[in-house]
Amino acid sequence: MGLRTEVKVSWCPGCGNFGILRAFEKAAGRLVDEGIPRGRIAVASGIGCHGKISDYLRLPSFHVIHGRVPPFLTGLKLANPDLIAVGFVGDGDGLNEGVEHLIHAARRNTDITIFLHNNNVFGLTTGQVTATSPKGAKGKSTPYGNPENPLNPCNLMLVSGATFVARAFAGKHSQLVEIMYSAIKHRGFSFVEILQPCVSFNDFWKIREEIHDIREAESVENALRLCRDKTACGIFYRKEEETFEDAVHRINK
Ligand SMILES: Cc1ncc(C[n+]2csc(CCOP(=O)(O)OP(=O)(O)O)c2C)c(N)n1
Ligand code: SF4
Ligand SMILES: [Mg+2]
Repeated sequence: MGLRTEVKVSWCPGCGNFGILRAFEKAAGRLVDEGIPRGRIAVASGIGCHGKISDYLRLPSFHVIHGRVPPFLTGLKLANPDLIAVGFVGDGDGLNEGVEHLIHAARRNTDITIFLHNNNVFGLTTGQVTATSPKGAKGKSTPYGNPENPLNPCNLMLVSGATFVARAFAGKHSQLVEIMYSAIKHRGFSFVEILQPCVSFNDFWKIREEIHDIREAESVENALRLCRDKTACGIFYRKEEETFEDAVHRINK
């Protein structure tokens, strides 16, 4: 049986979310082929167009309140350490409504994986700027241009202590599958920023030509330098460290 439910996909034709769904099906399918029961792969998604992904996956899935995917998965993982906990968050969901939760999950090294669908826009609410929208961007909430500076999600996660940080492009299928698979396999907090064009409110498919690969850095300092280039894709940094769940169970033994 495939990993898709019968629920009709309601994203706009051409949306970058299709590439993310397809790549995740492949990455998770690989885990199932390795003998991991699909009941052990739990997914949660936030509020926004990206959030619909949990309706499309035949896995234990949860559609949680805005910005709360990281604490939800933290609880799930603490209660049942055998689960593989995967979260899908939006740039608005993860970096506006829920930015504090993402930072705390990263600094704790909670053993969860977060995929950030970064379309630089609040898509579901039809095109307002988010914390990743470029300065000057015009949208529903900023008809004269965005006065704010954007966050760099990979930079934020690296300085917060994430032990796996990567960036990928929704239209570069094989690399996205490999990065998703590696992120899920990593023990500790994994974060992948996925550049995801929104054809209706922020169509940036043309950056495909500028996307280029980087080599993994050996220090956070070098990874920070690499991720400053917003079209650089690949795994910036990874490191094995004690996870939050292991520390909690060790201390409370
Ligand atoms: C607490 C709260 N604030 C605001 C909203 C309205 N809201 C629903 S979806 C959404 C946009 C989500 O944007 P993003 O996370 O970037 O997801 P996308 O739709 O782009 O995938 C907003 C602001 C809400 N539902 N709850
Ligand atoms: S509004 Fe944008 S993000 Fe939402 S489904 Fe349509 S193209 Fe995708
Ligand atoms: Mg968005």
